[in-house]
Amino acid sequence: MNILKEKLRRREKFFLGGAHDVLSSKIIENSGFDGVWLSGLGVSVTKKGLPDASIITPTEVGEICFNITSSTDIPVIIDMDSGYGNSTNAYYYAREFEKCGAMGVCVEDNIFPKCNSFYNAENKALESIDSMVGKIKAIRSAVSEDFCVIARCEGLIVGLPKEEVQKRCIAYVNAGADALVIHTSDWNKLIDFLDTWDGDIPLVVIPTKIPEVSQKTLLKYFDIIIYANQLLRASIKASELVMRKILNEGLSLEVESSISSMEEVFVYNQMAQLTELENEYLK
Ligand code: SPV
Ligand code: MG
Repeated sequence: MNILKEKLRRREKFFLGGAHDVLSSKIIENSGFDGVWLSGLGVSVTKKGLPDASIITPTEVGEICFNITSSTDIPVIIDMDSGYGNSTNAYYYAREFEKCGAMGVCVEDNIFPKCNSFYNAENKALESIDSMVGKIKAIRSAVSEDFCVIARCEGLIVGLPKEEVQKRCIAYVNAGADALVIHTSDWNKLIDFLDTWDGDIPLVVIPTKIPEVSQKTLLKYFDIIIYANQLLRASIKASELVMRKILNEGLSLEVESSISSMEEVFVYNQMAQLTELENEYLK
């Protein structure tokens, strides 16, 4: 059973945390999140150190998803960018992602190759409505009924009028999306859009650029909140501080209390299980 789809059906609120590998997914799981957002940005920067611009391949993403779903119990939604091509590409990759254990995908109306929403976003052209509708329908037909298909509209980000954004969102819902992300970097624009939105579909928010809006407020309007890159950004900042301090201090004692112990690392890679297996089978 797909527990995220069940939550969507019951209109239960839930939280996804952005991850890019098994370790970050386990941290998301241990922190109490309902699921993992396998972030395109996160995978791009951690695996390649390259732009979030359709440079990572779906094969890499699928492999990471397989590793996460093999070592955690937490459901994974894959950020499949703009579908890695046209609607037939999206069809094949969504099918592959389901086989890798994902419980859903999110597809956005950026043109392939996409670029991260928060980089030179103004006046960027989007996929035509027909073309995005084709992608959603293709994905829907490629996966089981239980699989979550989330459509993401970038209209507010690129500065489209709200009537145009509304038209797009209605078309995406009619094409079979289970939930809708209306991505934004501006809370006022989002509220203005929501004032005239009367669709009956779970709404998703990715509050990367609106950290000032509380969860309590977000939950009045949205069913799902995705904290897509806070873990990534925390890791960058904390790692930079620690590694610089080690060189500056001339020893690592100073940082010991602010980093995980080796025992904590051994929990994350299940060393105890190895000992159990050795005791049982290594004769
Ligand atoms: C990602 O995590 O890749 C996202 C979310 O798409 S954001 O970068 O905040 O747009
Ligand atoms: Mg992304």
